[in-house]
Amino acid sequence: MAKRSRQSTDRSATIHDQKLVRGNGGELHQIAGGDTEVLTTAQGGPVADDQNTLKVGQRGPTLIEDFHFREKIFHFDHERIPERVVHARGYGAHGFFETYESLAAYTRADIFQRAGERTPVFVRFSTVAGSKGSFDLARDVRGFAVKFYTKEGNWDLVGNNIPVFFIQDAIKFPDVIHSVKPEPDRAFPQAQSAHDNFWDFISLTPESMHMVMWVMSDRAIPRSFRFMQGFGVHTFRLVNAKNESTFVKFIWKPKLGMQSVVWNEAVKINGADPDFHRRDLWNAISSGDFPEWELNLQLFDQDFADSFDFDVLDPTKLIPEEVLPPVPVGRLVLDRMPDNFFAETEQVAFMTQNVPPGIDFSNDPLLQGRNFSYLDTQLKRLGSPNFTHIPINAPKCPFHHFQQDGHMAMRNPVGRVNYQPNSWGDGPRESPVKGFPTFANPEEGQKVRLRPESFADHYSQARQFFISQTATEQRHIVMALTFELSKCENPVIRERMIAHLLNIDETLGSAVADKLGITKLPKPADAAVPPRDDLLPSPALSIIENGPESFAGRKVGVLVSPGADAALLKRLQSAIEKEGAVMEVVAPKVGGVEAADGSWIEAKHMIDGGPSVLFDAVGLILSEEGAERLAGEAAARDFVADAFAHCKFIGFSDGALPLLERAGVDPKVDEGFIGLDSPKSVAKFIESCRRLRLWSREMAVQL
Ligand code: HDE
Repeated sequence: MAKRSRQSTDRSATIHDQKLVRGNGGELHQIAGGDTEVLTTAQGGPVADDQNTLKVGQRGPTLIEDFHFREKIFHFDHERIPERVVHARGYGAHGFFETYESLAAYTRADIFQRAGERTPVFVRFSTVAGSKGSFDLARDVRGFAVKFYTKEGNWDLVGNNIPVFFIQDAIKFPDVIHSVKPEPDRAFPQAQSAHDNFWDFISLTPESMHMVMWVMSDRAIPRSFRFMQGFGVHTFRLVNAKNESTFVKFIWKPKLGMQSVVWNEAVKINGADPDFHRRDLWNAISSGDFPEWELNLQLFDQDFADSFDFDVLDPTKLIPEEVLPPVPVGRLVLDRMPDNFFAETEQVAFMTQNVPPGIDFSNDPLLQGRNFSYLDTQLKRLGSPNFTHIPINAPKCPFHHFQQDGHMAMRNPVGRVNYQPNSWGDGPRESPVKGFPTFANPEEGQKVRLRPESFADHYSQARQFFISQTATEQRHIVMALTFELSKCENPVIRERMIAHLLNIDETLGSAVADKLGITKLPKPADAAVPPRDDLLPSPALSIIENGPESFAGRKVGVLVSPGADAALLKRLQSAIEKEGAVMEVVAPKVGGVEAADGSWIEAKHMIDGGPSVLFDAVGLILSEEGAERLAGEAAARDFVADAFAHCKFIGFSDGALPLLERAGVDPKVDEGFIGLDSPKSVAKFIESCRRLRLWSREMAVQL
C-alpha cells in the first residue's frame, strides 16, 4: 500500500526544495532530489517522467507499451463509486463518546458499564435527497449517523435530526424516495422537495403528515450540524445481564443549543457557499472548538408503552419529553477531521443491524426493514462483501471469524483451519455467555400483510408539533408549505394537501390556502381516526424556545472600510472571542484596509465573497467616507439589508450611517441595532447576540 507521510503531501513545502527542469516542449518536470520520495506506479516501480506519454518520435503515436500511462488512466477511470441512494451528500468527523455513569441496571452493553469510559466514534451528517455534489442548505432532513467502535464490536446508531419518519412500513421506502428525488423523465429538481411528485406522494400518504410538519419547519434548514439534535427515531431495547428488557429512544442534544436559518437566507447561502455546513464543521474542529452533544435516553417499560397515547412501534410518533423526560447518559465530542474524505467519510458503511450485546431491536416495521437494507446497499456501493476490511469500517476490538476470499480480501484466516467445529484445536469458538443474546420476546400470530390499527392516527401529533411552535416558527411553516406547494403545477395536489392541513390545524390550512390563492377551502381529508385536540403543547419541540445561553460557536462578520476605527475593531474582536465566538473581517478589497490610525486591518473576505448570510450577526466599523463609498456598491447594501431582513443583530459605528441609509434601514427602528461607539456598547452588542435573532422584527420585514 502506498505510504505517504503527511509532510510529503504538503505541496508548498516540497515545491521549494525540488528542482524544476524544463522539458523539450517547455513543460516543467519537478524532479525528486535529496530526501524526497520517488514517484512510483501502484506496483512500486519508480517513474522517470510523469509529464509525457511514451511515443514513437516526438510527434508520433502513443505506445500501448506505456504501462505507467495505462495504469494511471485506468485507475482514474475507475475512481468513482456509486453514491449513496439516499444521504449521498455528507460530511464526517472522528471523536469519542464518554459514558457518564454505569447503565448496568438497564443494559449489559460494554460501552455503558463504566463511568468515564471513552469509546472512539465516527459520525457522518448528511442531507437525504440531493446528490453528492448538491448544496448544504437544502430544505431536507439531516442524517446523524454515529459509529461507536465498542469493545464488543461496532454499534451504529443511524439517526436523523428529526425524531419521526415519513412512512410506517419499510416497503414504502423506495416510493417516498423516488418521489422526492429528481423526476425521472426530466432529471430535476435537484435536492428539492418542492415539486409535484413529492407532494403527490405525500398528499396520498396521510401517515407522512407528522413528518411533513417537521420537514417544513426550521429543523430542515439548520445553521450548522453543530446546532442540531439527533434522534434514533425507532424504539430500541436495552437488555441487562439478567436478560431484562427496557425500551429506549435515543436523543442527541447539542451543547451549543439549536439554531436554524431562515429560508431566504438558506437560498442565498447555497449560492454564496454551497459547502456552508462542511466548512463550518471543518473550521470548528480544525480550530479546536470541538462540537459536543449529550446522549439522552427515554427509558420505558411495557406498562408505559401500553398506556401511551400511541403505539411505540410506530415511527411516525414520538414520546414528548414532557411525558417522558430524557436522561443524559454520556457525551459525544468530535475532535478530528478525517485525513481523507473518500477513504473515511465516503467509504464508511453504517448499518442499523450493527448492535452490541445489550442493545436490541423492537418490532418497529421500519427498523426491521432497515436491518435488511443497510447491509445490502454496502455491497452495491463498496463493491465487495469485504467492505469491513476498509479501516473506517473495521472494528477496533479483536475479531475472529472464518469468512474468507471475495473481492479485495485484505485478511483471510491463517493456517489450515477455516471452519468449525474442527479437530485442530485452532480458531475462534462461539460463546453463549459473551455472544449476542437476541432478546427472547415471545411472538405469535398469523402471517398477514396488515398495518396495525394502532398506527391509524395520522394527524394528532402533527397538530401537537404545530401548536408547540412559537408564532415565528409557525409562520415559517406556513411560508415553507406555501413555497413548496407553489411549485406544484397540478392544482389537485395543492388542494389535497390543504385538506390534510385542515385536519392538523385549521388556521394553518386556511393560511396556506389563502397564500396559494385557493378561495374555496376543500373539505378536511377523511381521517382514519378522528384527530385529537387534547394533546398539550410540548415546548421541547420548538427551536426558538430551546436556544443557546451564549453566543459561543457563532460567527460575526464585520465590514470595515479604509479609515475604520482599529481600536474599536480590536475591542469588538476580544469581546467576541471571550464569548467563544469567531470574528471575520470583510473589506471592500482583498487583503484589508488601512485604519484611521495608520495600522493595517487584515480581512478574510472581500465584500462580494463575504455576504452577511454567512454570519450570525454583523458589525459595521466604517469611516463616514468609507460608508459613503460602500453605499454605491450593491454587495455592501445587500450585506446590510440582508442582515436586517434576516433579523440579525447589527453593531455599527457612527460612520456607518450613510451605508445604513442607502441600504434602506433605519437603525432606530428596533433594538437589533446597537451603536458601538459608546463605552459599554460592545458588551451590549454581545449580550444581544446571545438571542441569535430579533424575531420580533420579522413581521416588519415580511420575509
Ligand atoms: Fe436510511 N438508508 N433507510 N433511514 N439512512 C441509508 O444506507 C433505508 C431511515 C439514514 O451517513 C442507506 O449506507 C430504508 C430512517 C442515515 O452513511 C440505505 C429505510 C432513518 C443514512 C437506507 C430508511 C434513516 C441512511 C443508503 C426505511 C433515521 C446515511 C446508504 C425502512 C432513523 C448513513 C446507506 C451514512 C442511509 C435505507 C429509513 C437514516 C439505502 C430502507 C427512519 C442517517 O440502506
